[in-house]
Order: sequence, then C-alpha cells, then structure tokens
Amino acid sequence: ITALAFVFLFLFSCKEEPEEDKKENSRPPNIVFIMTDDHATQAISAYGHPVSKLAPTPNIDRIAANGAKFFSNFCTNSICGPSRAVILTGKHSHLNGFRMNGEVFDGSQPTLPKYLGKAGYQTALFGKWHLHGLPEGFDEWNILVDQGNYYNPDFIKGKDTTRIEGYATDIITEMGLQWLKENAGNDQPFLLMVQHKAPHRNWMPAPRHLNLYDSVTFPLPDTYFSDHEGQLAAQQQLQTIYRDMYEGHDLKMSVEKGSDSLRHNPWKNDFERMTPQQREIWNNAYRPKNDAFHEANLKGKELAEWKGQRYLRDYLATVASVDEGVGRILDFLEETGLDENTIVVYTTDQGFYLGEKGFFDKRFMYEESMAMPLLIQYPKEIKSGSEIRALTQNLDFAPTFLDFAGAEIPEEMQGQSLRPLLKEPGTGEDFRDALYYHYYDFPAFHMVKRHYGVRTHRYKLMHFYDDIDSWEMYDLQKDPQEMKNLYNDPAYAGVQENLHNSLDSLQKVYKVTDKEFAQTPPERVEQAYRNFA
Ligand code: SGN
Ligand code: CA
Repeated sequence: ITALAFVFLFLFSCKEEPEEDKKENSRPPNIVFIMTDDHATQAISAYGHPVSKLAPTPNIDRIAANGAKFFSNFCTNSICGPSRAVILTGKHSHLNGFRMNGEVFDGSQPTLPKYLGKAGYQTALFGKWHLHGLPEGFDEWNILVDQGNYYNPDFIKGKDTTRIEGYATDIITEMGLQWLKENAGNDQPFLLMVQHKAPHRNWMPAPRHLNLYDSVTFPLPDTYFSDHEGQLAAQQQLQTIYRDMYEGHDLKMSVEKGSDSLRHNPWKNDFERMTPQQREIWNNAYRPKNDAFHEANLKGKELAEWKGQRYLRDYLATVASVDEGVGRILDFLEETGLDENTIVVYTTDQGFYLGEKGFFDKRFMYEESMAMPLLIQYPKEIKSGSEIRALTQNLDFAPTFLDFAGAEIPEEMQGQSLRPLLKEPGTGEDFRDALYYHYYDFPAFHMVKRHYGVRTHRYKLMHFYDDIDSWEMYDLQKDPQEMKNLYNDPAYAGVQENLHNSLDSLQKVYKVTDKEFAQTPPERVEQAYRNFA
C-alpha cells in the first residue's frame, strides 16, 4: 500500500502545470527595495525597543511578519552616500571610491541596476540619491536634489529640476506606486527602489502628524548623560542632543512666548519653502507647545530632557508617514497578486541614535549607528516570521539580489548572497565570524573621528585615527551599551589579540591598503571644529 501511495504521489507531482503558471513560476522575482534615511532600529516596532512600542510601525512590521527579520545586520561605513554606494556596488568604500558624503560617485562602474538590466530586469529609482551626479543604469529615475527637503521638495528628472508641492515622503511613495501601476504588468521582472528622505534631520513631520506624539513621553536612554569615560573620540564629537542641536532648525523652538520666529536656524530654506497654508498649519501646531515650554522655564538637566523629548516626538512623527507609505505599497502588491513573486525589502542607509550616549546622528561604529534594520519578505522562499542572527552587511545586498535574479555574482563583489540564510536561517554562526567597518568622513559635520574596526558575534575592536590614536574594545554580551572600554584590560588580553588578528586578516581579504589612513593637517581640523561648533 505504501509503495502504491508513493507511485500515486509521484504521478500527481508530475501532473502538467498549465503554461501560464509555468511561466510565472520560472520567472525571476521582482524586487521592491524600500530604503529610508537614518531610520533607527529602535524606532521599528518589529524590533521591540521600548521607544518603538510607543510609536509603532505596523506596516513595516508586516514585512517582518510575512518574511525575515535580521538581528545582526550592519553597514560598512555609517554615513549616507557611502552606504548607498556599497549597496549599489557590493564593494567596500575604498574600492567603490565613495568614502564620504562630499565625494562624487563614479557612475561608470558596474552596479546592481546595470547587472539586473543585463539579466532582463526593468529598473527604477525614486527619492533620495545623494551620490552627487545623476543615476546611471536605471531605466527611469526621479531624485531629490542633494539631501532633499520635507516640504515641497525639488526633484531632478533627466535634465529638469522641478519643485513638487506636497510632503516628500508622500510624493516619493506616490512615484513608486505610479511606476508600479504603469510597469509592473510588463513581461519583464523589475527592480524598484523607493528611497525616502525621512527620518533624516531636521525631522519635519507631515501636516497630519504635527501633533501625533505630543502627549507621549518617550523613555530616554540610561546613557543619555554619559560623560564618555575612556572614549576619547566620543568626548570630541559634536552630535550631542542637548549641546549641538540647533534650537530653531532642529528643535523648532521659538524665540519667545507667543512668537512663531525660530531660534538658531541657519538653513532657512527648510521652512521658507513651505506654502503660507502649510506654514499656518505648522505654526498652529507648534505655537501652543512652544509657549508651554517658555512658561515652564526649564534649565539644566530638565531642559536637556525636554530637548530629547522634542527630538523623539518629531523624529518618530516623520516615521509615521514612512510607515503609511510602506502600507500603501504592500497593499498594492497584495491587491494585484504581485506579492507572490516579489521580494520586498525594508532597510535604511545606516542606524541612528535616539539619545544613546546623548547622541543624535550616526557615523560611529557603536551598535546604534552601525546597525541597519533589515526586513525581507518573499513568500516563495522565506518562511513567515523567520529570524536571522547571522552577521550580515549592506555589502551583501547586491549579491543577494543577483542570486535571486539567477544572474552571476561578479567575482569582484565583496559581499555574500543572503539567499541561503533566507531559505534556512539556522543559528547563523557559520555564515561569517567577523565584519569590517571603516568610517572616513572627518573633519566634517559632527566631528566624528576617522576609525575602522572589527565586530564579531560577541566583541568589537575599533581604532580612531587621524588627529588621535585611540583604541576601544567592547564585550557586547556583558556591555551591550558599549560603556566600558576594555582595551588593554589584562583579563581580555587573549580576546584583544584575536580581534587584532581578525582585523588584520579582514583588511587583507578586503584589499585595504595603507593609503586609506591619511592624516588631516592639524590646521584643517582646528578650523573644522570652529566651523561646525
Ligand atoms: C546634513 C545634516 C547632518 C548630517 C549630514 C549627513 N545636517 O549635513 O546632521 O550628519 O547631513 O547625513 S542638516 O541639518 O543639514 O540636515 S547623511 O544622512 O546625508 O549622511
Ligand atoms: Ca543617512
């Protein structure tokens, strides 16, 4: 009987598939890549951080529920343009040539859209580009000028620059949806990149979200008032919320009670480009809360905490429209049945601080800014609710997409396809034991020193160089907040030696040469400290 059942099963599984299904099943998957700018993992409720519980992201969380959530995904260089260049090339910054924001991306080099184009994909990109120079290799694109503005932003399409009235996040979502409506039904598979400005500085929420979190008190991190003991580079940064944020531009504080004029606001354009009607809605929302602030007459620690709250409320309110946009795209894919054969990715260009160590911004190799949220759904190959703990990086994105597309992964790409992990997450231990990181953007905004380092599952070693020479080492299991620098602690001598060896070998593997360790002339450093203070 068993044998008969087997024969039966065999015959059943050989049953001819209808032509249409066959075509659909053998067709490579579409890829919808949604990337925000500066979206902290702490602000995505699928990751369960206390802040995100008070400002949930139900739509972004759908991707985690439908597919996989990465717990140890990191960037190679925690800053905007460089992360984007790594994603496009699958190569570390020193090989793709875009080490820091001020540089210009060499668009003639091979990139993901070009490889996918050769593999028969149609490709499109909308929103933030920030690689100075125009996108190459995409069939269609429409990009924000430089960093982009939240209100009525300018977009570049071909040779034209056009101001589009409305709210950046909504406009970019709309562009993505419109493109899907017009092109997703074509014969070719597609890569669609939807790249938001939000929640980048200066955190201006949409009109409908201006009061969203006014009555919520967010937990500020235990490390909010850290004095950075044993952390020389952290002592010399300029990205402390209560010291370095601009009270007008960033915190939207008014000069006095009853006034709508902002305190220090060096880039007037963000507010001046609003329409009178938008500005009125804005002022009506902020005036009462600013007046209440003036009445409270806060000083010292209380003032620092008030600034932390204002920052978190605004930041998280800009996330709300991102989440709505993700919901609209997922709804569209589901309604059209496209979700079956589409890989949907949610990520951001790098992590961000929500007050940890007193910080905003990113750049450091500490966890909050090195980490990148990563959620991927693809019902055909990824089980819903998968959890992936392997050490992965943005370096792996391009190889992963090429793998799914059935295209060859070029030898020169330095990342690894995540496809095997997505199919079978396992413990992730054997995927990789160490990650390489290298940040170059100094002297620049926020004055975070140049540094490089290695992160393993448990430890981290980093070296800050250029105008300083300072090592830090952390035991992430015992000290996840990275507060106790263990470098040269005799109890960790063996660990330290292993990390040094691992760092040396990663630099060899990734072809890091001596020219990556340039020294900035001291006068330039001093000048920059004056400029950015
Ligand atoms: C702007 C921001 C900085 C930020 C950089 C880089 N200032 O200069 O705070 O670190 O961008 O950000 S702003 O007030 O003008 O927005 S990145 O995401 O593009 O790398
Ligand atoms: Ca960024």
